[in-house]
Amino acid sequence: GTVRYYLAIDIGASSGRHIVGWPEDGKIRTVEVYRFPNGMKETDDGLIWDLETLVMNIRMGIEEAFKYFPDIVSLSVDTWGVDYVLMKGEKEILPCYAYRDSRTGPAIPEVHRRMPFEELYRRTGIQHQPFNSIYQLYADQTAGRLAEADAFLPMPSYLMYRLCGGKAHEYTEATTGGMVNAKTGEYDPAIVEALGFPRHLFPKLRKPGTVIGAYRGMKVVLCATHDTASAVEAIPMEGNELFLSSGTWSLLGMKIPSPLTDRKSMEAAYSNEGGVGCSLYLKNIIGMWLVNRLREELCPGKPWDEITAEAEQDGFDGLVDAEDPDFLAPESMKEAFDAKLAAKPASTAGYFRCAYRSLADTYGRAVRTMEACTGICRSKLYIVGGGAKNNYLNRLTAQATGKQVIALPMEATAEGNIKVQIRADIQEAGQ
Ligand code: LFR
Repeated sequence: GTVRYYLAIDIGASSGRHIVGWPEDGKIRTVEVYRFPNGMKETDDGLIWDLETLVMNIRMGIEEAFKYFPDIVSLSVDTWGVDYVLMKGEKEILPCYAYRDSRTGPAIPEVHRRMPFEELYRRTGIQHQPFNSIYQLYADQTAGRLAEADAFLPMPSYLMYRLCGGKAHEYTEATTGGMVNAKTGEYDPAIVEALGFPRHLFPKLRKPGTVIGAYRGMKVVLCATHDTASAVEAIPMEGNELFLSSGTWSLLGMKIPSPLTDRKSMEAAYSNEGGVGCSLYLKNIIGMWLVNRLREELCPGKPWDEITAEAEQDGFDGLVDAEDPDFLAPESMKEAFDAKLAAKPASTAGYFRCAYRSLADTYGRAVRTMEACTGICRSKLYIVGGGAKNNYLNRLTAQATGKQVIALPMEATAEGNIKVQIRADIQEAGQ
C-alpha cells in the first residue's frame, strides 16, 4: 500500500525540531525537515518562555514538512517536563515562567508545611526538584494568578491546543509535575486539596495514543508528550537494560513494572515517571547544560569535537558535585565551577574536562544507588540523545559505571513520538 507519514515535533529547552517518519522494513525511517533554536528569555519578570515564537516556529516547521511530504497522517508535540501555561478561556495568563526561574524558592517550604515531602513522595514517587509544577503552581497561587485561571495546560498540551483547540492533560508529562498518584495514575485529590488548588484545574489524564483534534488535514495525537518517556520508548533494547537519555538533562534509569516509592528511593532522589505501559525509575542529572553553558561563556560556537579532544588531553583533575543545585541556573557557569573547586583550571579545556568527568562520576554513583534501591543489576547502558555522540564522555561513562555502553546516535525522542502515533493509527484502522 502507500506509505503513511507521521510528523514528530520535538521541542527541547535549547532547540526544537520537526521530524517526519514512516515505517520501513520493521523500523522507523526519519528525516529532519526543520530545526529552530529555543531558550528561556531573561526578562524583568524573570526567566520566561516566548510562547508566540514557539508557536510560530511550530507552524513554519509544519509548512516545511508539507513541502516534502504533502500527505501526513498525524502529528504530535513532545517537550520537556514540568512547565505549563495558565489559561483564562482562550487567553494565556502571561508571563509563562520557565522552570529555571527562582520564583519557587519561598513556595517550597510552604508546600511541605501543607504536605510533608515524605508524604508527597510516598504518593507520587517523584524526586524533589525546586521546579516541579507543584511548587510553580503554589507560587502562582500566592501571586493570585491561579485564582484567575480556569485551566493550566502542560507545555506540550498547550502547543497542541494552539494547533487544534483540544485541551488535554497527557499522563507521562503530568507525572513530572509531582502531583500524580503513582498507584492510580491520576492527579492525587489529597495533594490538590492539601495545597488548596482548585479541583477543576486537574482533569482526568489521557493516555498516549489519544486523538485530540486536527490541524490542516492531519490528526493531532497525544504521543508520550514528555520527551524522556518518548525517548525511552524508542530505544531498541534487548531485554530490560539501563538507559541514559542525554540532552540538556541526563535522565538515567530503567523501566520497572510498577513504582517504587519507598524511603530508600526517596533518599536516593529517584523518580518514578510515567512511561508507555511501564514506570520509569530514573534520576534527573544536570546533563549537557553544564557544558552548553560553559561553551556559550568561554568559546561560543567552538565545534564540540575540538572541545572534547582538548578536554581529553588536558591535565586538570579536579571534580565537582554535578548534583549541586548551584549549577541549575548560575549567572556565570565558569564562576559556579570556580566557587566549587579548590584549584581552578588553568585553561578553558580544564573546565570542560572537569564538567565531563564530574558528570560521568555522577552517572557512576547513580547506577550504584539504583542497583542498591531496586536490587536489580544490569550489564548494559544504552545512551541516546545528542550526548550519545560524545565519544569522550561515553568512554568516561563506561569507566565510571562499569557497564557496557551502547551509544545509539538516533533521534530517540522523535522516533518514540512517531512510534506512538503509528500505533494509534493502526489501532484506529482496526476499529
Ligand atoms: C528533559 C526533561 C526532564 C525534565 C526536565 C525539565 O528534557 O524533560 O525529563 O526533568 O526536562 O522539565
